[in-house]
Amino acid sequence: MNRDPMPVVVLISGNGSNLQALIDGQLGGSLPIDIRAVISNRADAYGLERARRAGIGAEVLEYRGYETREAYDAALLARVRAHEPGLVVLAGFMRILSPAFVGALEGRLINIHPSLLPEFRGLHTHERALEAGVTEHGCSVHFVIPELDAGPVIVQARVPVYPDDTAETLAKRVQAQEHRIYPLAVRWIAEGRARMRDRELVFDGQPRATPPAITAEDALAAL
Ligand code: NHR
Ligand code: GAR
Repeated sequence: MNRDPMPVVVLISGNGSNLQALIDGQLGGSLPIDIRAVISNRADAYGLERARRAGIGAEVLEYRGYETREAYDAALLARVRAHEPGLVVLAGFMRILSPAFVGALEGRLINIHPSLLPEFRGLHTHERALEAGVTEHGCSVHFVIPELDAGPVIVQARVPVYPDDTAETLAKRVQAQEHRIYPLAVRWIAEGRARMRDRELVFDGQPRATPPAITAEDALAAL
């Protein structure tokens, strides 16, 4: 079935390597999406440069000047909505979003988190995984709900943790997997295969318990 590409807005704070994976998928024809805009809360985010290079509108909305988180989020929501996205993608976006923002976009808002959720919600996940001595770590794409990093997982990828790993070596291994599973999850949503209902994942019409959700290995095998 041929559909129009799904309009997408990507929110970033930094490097934008996950944004790049989505841009590459769009330009390469493997992702039926139209990235309408990239919005950063930081003016120095390198991802803005990646957007401009791809001919995508790059916008900055800094927190400075806003009195409250709610006021900032209302302005951010207005900016996002102006592009009429079918999907809003958090790609290394480093601000917690208020319930009003999440509620307005629930079911159309996803995030990639650098851990095997529900383990290691929040920040500094690689350091915490090393401190905990886990032998496996990874990343998760999930629908965003108001509770932080608690929404239904769509897909995860696992990586081994080696005894001599540092947070940097581990982050690099995890990020290589992020760049595989984020485009995959976005594609499933754009194709109508994955969606959220009653805060649970529905995949190909079937409710799926999460986790373990779908591993990247299963997903890639099914392509
Ligand atoms: N918002 C909601 N409501 N729910 C989620 O699941 C969200 C979210 C906003 C961002 C991404 C996230 C992650 O993948 C994300 C998920 C920032 C923080 C944080 O503590 C935590 C998790 C995530 C992003 N931010 C600090 C804050 O006060 C600022 C930290 C900084 O600027 O360096 O917003 O882990
Ligand atoms: C990614 O590893 C992502 O999982 C993580 O930040 C990195 C952003 O990289 N996200 C969080 O930690 C959210 N709290 P990128 O800007 O190169 O895509």
